[in-house]
Amino acid sequence: MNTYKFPEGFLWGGATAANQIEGGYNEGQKGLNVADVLPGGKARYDILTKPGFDFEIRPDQYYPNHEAIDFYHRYEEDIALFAEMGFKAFRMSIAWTRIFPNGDELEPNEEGLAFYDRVIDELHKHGIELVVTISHYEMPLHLVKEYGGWRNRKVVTFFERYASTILNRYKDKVKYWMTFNEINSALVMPINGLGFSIEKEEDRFQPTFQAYHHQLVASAMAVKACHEIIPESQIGCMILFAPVYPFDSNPENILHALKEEQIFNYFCGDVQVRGVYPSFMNRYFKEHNIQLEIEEGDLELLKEGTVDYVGFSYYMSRTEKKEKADDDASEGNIIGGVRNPFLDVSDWGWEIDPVGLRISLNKLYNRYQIPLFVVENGLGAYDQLEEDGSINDDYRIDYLREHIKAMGEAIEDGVNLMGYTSWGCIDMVSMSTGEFSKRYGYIYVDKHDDGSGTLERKKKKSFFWYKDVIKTNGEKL
Ligand code: BGP
Repeated sequence: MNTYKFPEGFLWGGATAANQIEGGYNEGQKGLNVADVLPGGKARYDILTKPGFDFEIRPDQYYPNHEAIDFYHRYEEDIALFAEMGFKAFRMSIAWTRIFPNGDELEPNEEGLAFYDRVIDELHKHGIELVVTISHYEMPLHLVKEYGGWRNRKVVTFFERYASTILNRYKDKVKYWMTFNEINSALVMPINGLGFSIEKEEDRFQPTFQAYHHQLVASAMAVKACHEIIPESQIGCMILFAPVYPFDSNPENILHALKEEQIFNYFCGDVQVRGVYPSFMNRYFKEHNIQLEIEEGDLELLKEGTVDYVGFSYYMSRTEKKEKADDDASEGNIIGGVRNPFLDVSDWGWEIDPVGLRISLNKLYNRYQIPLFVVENGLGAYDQLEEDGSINDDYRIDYLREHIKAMGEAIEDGVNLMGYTSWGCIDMVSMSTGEFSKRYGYIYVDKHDDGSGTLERKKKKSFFWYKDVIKTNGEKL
């Protein structure tokens, strides 16, 4: 028995994203979004990390998000399984293009709104709270192609209309919200978060930070609307957080790690929690020749639209040094860094570092002093379906146990932690590689990288383990 005490009412559960589970990509009047034009496999990883993507669908490519795991038609079955595990909370995004198919319409799509009414009612039937991600890498393709994504100030207005529409529609049903999934990831992956592809590396900075300004203003608008429409709600930001370790005690490497941590881990969170651009950005803007166009009232909006909690994803830590050789690189992970000799890695080369989660929780709480919420954490792994139909994912149980222990230690350290929705509570499409074989779930889905499979769901060993964790509020690990 461990010694940690998780708070009463701790939000144990699981996390997903509409584009990675729903499928029904063109059903119910839904419009195409960015995920719908990302092929699976290595092609996707290259698209997300290299310049020059044209957002076109190619007949010879396979698009895994089109059917995903068909949650769109199977949500009752899946929600019953989440309830069997005892979920208190279920994190899911609302697909922007189910509500506004092109993104720039004046009126919403009632079929899309009605779908999410059914999903939320099903969750409530089982006593599960929904934690809504308003935008999870699902930008309307029309806004990308016709307006240039978040580089265009008009998208702020379209987003505000979308956010206000769903806040009003679900104001009596949803009290936990967050604005943009991993808002800081666009620093390395602008396609997902900002809806444009970089043409030439040297042109990255000006468009990225002007787009960020628009998105941060939009986030503040959504926070203000949420507080006005649903006074008792809690709305958070959502950061991809990987603590940056200096490779050694060389002060140059420590300074390099500090600078990387500031821009990647803290820039977006500082604006959304404190309501102002942090002063370290003044030097960053100067050094990267960035001149922001800030409209009248924007800075006041940022100040008024600060969040109630900090949601974040944690998968790994990152190790940095100033002078890197190519073969130093930590492979498999989009945020970069060098291999850490003290850490094992997953099947996809992601460092496994539960202590890093405790470090992250302490860093974030010390910086912001508002409640934290771990809204993504999990192990993507190859799972083996045994002859008898069982899936003995002890490696996933070990990974999750150690990370839950780290959260318990952080609470003991004085961190105010409100919940844990582990990532990929059911197998789904991997965001960075478009693979089904990169499995995260407590529930196995019979779907494979070539699109084959029956979509049958099966409970893994971790399903029963996590059920006990929730039942004992983290006592039984
Ligand atoms: C985060 C995303 C999730 C999820 C997770 C795992 O970036 O917020 O959508 O996909 O990463 O990454 P992957 O699916 O690439 O293994």
